[in-house]
Amino acid sequence: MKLYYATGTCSLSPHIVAIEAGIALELERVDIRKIPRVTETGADYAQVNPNLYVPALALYDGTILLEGTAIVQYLADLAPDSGLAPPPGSLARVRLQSWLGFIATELHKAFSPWLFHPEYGTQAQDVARSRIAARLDHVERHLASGGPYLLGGTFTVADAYLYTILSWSDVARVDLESFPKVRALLASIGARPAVREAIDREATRQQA
Ligand SMILES: N[C@@H](CCC(=O)N[C@@H](CS)C(=O)NCC(=O)O)C(=O)O
Repeated sequence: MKLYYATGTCSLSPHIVAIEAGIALELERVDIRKIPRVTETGADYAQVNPNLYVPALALYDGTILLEGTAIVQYLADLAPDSGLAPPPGSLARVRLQSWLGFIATELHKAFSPWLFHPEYGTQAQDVARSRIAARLDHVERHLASGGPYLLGGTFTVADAYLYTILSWSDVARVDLESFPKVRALLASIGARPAVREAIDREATRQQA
């Protein structure tokens, strides 16, 4: 399987999940700063994802899977004993999907593109930061009542996604000071060997 990724982006989430699940991934970097969008092997990324964004996962038979929230569940289901996702059809799985949807729509898409493009202006950025703060307050209260992970006692793909998005907080100037449970969760996820491995691997490939 091949993951199309860009360093420092949301594609870190499926990368972490694959390592946690013990799934060997081939990596292909996409330069998301340029149009036309080409990959490190010179391939036209529009042929992989017409929407041009990462991540995309190419299966061995050539099937392409799009959307990070679907990709992480696909990877987790390949390793059901990993605990990365509760069984399909269970209520716990719906709770996981609820968190994935929340992270994608309420956090990920509030950070990006708004906080990475100064040209959108301070008003748009202030709105985005205040929405993120309100959503993090929800996460903080949830963790206080049933953490340490989003689904309770077990690390899941939702935690990998949350970590990935909130790792942008410094550069996006999102203040996490008021959210100690969130910060503790990020610190514990950041110390996981799979997370270190994914980040190091992307950094090493970036320099190569
Ligand atoms: N809905 C997509 C969004 C992915 C996304 O926003 N990817 C960003 C990086 S975090 C990207 O590739 N941006 C470049 C672009 O949109 O052209 C998903 O969740 O997989």
